[in-house]
Amino acid sequence: KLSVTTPELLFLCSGQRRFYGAVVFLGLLSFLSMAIIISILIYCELVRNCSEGWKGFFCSCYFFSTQNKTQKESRQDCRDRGAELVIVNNIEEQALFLQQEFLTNNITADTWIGLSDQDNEGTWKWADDTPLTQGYWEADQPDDWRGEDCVQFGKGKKKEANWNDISCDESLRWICEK
Ligand SMILES: [Ca+2]
Ligand SMILES: [Ca+2]
Ligand SMILES: [Ca+2]
Repeated sequence: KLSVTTPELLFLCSGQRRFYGAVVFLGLLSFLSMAIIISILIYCELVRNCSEGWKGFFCSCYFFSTQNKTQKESRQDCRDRGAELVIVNNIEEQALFLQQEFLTNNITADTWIGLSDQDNEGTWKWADDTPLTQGYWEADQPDDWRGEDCVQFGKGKKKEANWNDISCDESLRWICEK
C-alpha cells in the first residue's frame, strides 16, 4: 500500500523532474562553454603566427626575456618588438588552462607584467590603457610600500596569486605579448 497520496506523489515526481532538468541544463551549459573555448583555441592555433623565439597561447604570442631591465626599459623593448608588456586577461593566461599552467609556469625569476598605477595612485591600468578588472595579487598586496607603482609576477609564489607592486626602477625580467 502506498504511504503517499496520488497528488503528493505527482508533486514529488515533478520536483524530481525539475531537479533532473536543472542538471541536464547545467551539463549542457558547461559542455557548450567548453566547446566555445576549444573552438577559439583551434581558431587561434590556425591564425596565430608567432615568430621564432615567441611562445603561442590562444590568439597571442609571448616573448620571455632572459635579461633584466627597469619597467620603462622593458616596456620600450616590447614596443620595439611591435608588442606590449603582457596583459593578463584571465586565470587561464595567468596560471591554469586544462590543468596546464601557462604564464607563471614559464617564468624563472621575478618578471614585469604590463600593469601600473603610476598615473594615478591606486588606479591600476594595463599597458594598453585599459583598466584592471581582475587581479591575481599576493596576500597583502598591493601595498604601495615606499611608493611602488609597477607590478611583477613573484617567482615561486602561489601561481593564482603572485602579483606584487614594486618600484618601477627595479631591474627584472619581462614578458611581451602581441
Ligand atoms: Ca593577454
Ligand atoms: Ca602605487
Ligand atoms: Ca608591494
